[in-house]
Amino acid sequence: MDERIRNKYIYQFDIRGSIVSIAAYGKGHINDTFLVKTIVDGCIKRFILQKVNSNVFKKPEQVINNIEKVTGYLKTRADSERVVLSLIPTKEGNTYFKDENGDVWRMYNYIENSICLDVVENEQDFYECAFAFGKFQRDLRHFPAETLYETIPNFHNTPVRFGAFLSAVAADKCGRVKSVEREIRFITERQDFYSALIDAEAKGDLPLRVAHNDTKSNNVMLDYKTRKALCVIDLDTVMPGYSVTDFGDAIRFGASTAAEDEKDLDKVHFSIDLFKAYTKGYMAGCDGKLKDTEIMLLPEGAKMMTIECGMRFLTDYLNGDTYFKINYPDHNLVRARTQLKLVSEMEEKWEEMKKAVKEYC
Ligand code: ADP
Ligand code: GN1
Ligand code: MG
Repeated sequence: MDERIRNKYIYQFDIRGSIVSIAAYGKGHINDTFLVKTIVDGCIKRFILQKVNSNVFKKPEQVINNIEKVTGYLKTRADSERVVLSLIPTKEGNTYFKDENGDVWRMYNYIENSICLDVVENEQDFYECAFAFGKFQRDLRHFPAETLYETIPNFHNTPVRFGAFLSAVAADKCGRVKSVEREIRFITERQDFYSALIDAEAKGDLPLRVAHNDTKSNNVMLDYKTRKALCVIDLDTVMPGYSVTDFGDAIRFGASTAAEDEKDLDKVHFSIDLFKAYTKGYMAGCDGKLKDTEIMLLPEGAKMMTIECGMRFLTDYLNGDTYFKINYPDHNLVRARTQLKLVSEMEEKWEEMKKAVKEYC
């Protein structure tokens, strides 16, 4: 595989020097990521090569087009090349390369001397992630969101996700429904909640903005020495959306005391302290640019993204694991269970969450 990647894909891109190594990289559930090292004039240079998942992104050219627009815009506000992703052009001057199977490959500059966190280790690091996503929101606030393609229609439309979940339950393709009745009940009992954000948008309380839509802590690169936020990465799902779902997705992933796929649910807790740290960082990054009605909906965003992700994992489990990459047969079920556990703890701490965001209005 390495040989094939080397000859067929890497050399399509306009990079100098010779290739030292290529290795699978990162822990994403969707794309295939490779770290490419080259040597130029005695110096090692690194790049990130990725194959866009064409099962998930049906129009990968539109994904790249959104990324070009957003990174181009952010660059006009950036003071260093470590703070914005740059697409490396192909030798033909394109921003991606399409292989013989129709798969789209692209290459990014590597953000040097950086780390990202699969599990948040402390409040300060989480504050930094929040600041980065808040700043991303602030920097893009005048960008015309409607000019971006909706690359995955209804991506965070929870009622639509719930409909897909109910269809998976009804079809029971793999005969797994019987073993997850408790989880199904948990999700169906909360169905009145699922239109809360869409209703708020209709009322004018929630503006449509440029949303990142995948605000996991491992999508922010921090400087490895200072641990200050450098750069928001993983821009595939940048689309028109809500600030509160970006906030919420970060909380569901990062304000947990355990990994998204922790099997021992006794280790999985929603941390109100991490929630508060993220709120503070997000508000500082947004720098007063959110509406009060939006701020008041941040807890709804957190609960919505957590239950939505839980139902997405469970839907995929019921459908036979065709969407998210899995490492073992029950992986999606394990992931779904952590999300539902977090939702129930958010419900217990609901008033505290509401109180924590109120001070920013
Ligand atoms: P996925 O959609 O599969 O999550 P990402 O774009 O987030 O893919 O990349 C996977 C991982 O690769 C990231 O979590 C990060 O560790 C690393 N990575 C991606 N882009 C860069 C970059 N430009 N510089 C440094 N590391 C990167
Ligand atoms: C996927 O690619 P990755 O791992 O950053 C998914 C997100 C989910 C996340 C759950 C395009 O993100 O929506 O929240 O897994 N991305 C897509 O970990 O579906
Ligand atoms: Mg990622």
